[in-house]
Amino acid sequence: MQIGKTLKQFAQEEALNHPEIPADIASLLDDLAVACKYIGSLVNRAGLLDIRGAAGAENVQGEQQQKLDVISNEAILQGMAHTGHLAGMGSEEMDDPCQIPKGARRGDYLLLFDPLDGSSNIDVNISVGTIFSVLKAPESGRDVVEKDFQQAGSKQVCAGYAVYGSSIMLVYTSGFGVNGFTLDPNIGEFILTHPNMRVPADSKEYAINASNYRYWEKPVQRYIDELVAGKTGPRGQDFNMRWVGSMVADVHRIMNRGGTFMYPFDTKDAKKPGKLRLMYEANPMAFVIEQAGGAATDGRTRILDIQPEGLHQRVPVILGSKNEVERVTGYHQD
Ligand code: AHM
Ligand code: MG
Repeated sequence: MQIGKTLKQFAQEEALNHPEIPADIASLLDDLAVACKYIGSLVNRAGLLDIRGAAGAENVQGEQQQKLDVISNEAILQGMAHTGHLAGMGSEEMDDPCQIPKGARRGDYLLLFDPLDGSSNIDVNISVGTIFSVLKAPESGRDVVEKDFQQAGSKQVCAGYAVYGSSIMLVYTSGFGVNGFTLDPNIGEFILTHPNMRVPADSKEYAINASNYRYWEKPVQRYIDELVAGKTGPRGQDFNMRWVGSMVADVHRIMNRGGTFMYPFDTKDAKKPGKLRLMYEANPMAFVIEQAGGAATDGRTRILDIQPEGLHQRVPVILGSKNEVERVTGYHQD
């Protein structure tokens, strides 16, 4: 028996092999991994610790915050504030960017995160996760402002997610492929278990909340109609559907066996062009998926090319197996 390669060892080696990756990203990831281990341990014992249920407040998006949303947010803020890597942080659970506390060393990076994605699944013991995105701070040595974070996804230095499922995994990219690590609870380390993850270009599986059908645009209705028609339709083959309702879990499945994940444009709420947020959901997942050979668009534009206009901006999301994503995107152009 041999001990596997730890996340930190792998990330350090990756930076040596690819000088474009800043050397301090390995240490940043290692610090973030500690916060994810902590969140994972709480998710795992949530039923025992009285930390399920609503926290009694709403976040900036007008959504009910769960107790674990708030605790997970705090865990990342506290865990990352004193690492010396960050100039500021932004989160789904905070209206405004968070400053690095006075007295703590400021670093060169901005961290954006969804501390606990899939909140509606917390109380029912279904996989949830953390999504993160790392950007370079435009200037160091001063307080951050929202504009600093408004960089296109193509500028991400590193991004990934932790999935709190039957095992805890951390998956990330620094722009040179995607690698997955499984937490070995016996030694408390993330160990490389899924090297060089690739999303197959074709797939027969898709993920969408089909109850929104009547709110979608015609191209998405057409695509789904064709998948549902299966063998008897223009695609000439059957497709299978899966919807966990936690983006992290749905994307993780696609990272392992391909598929198309969609939260497309809908007319359900005139103020929202989609449900998912660009900066800490769509961008990091698009970076991971593209680095694994997949594609990610909002139906019309590559997600990573969208110029952000706000920290909590929402976008339609279509990502996963390249040929399928290109097909749906093509339908939008017809
Ligand atoms: P959250 O960040 O508040 O948990 O919301 C995002 C989640 C995604 O994880 C998931 O894909 C989607 O919302 C599920 O939406 P729905 O409840 O419409 O199925
Ligand atoms: Mg989320």
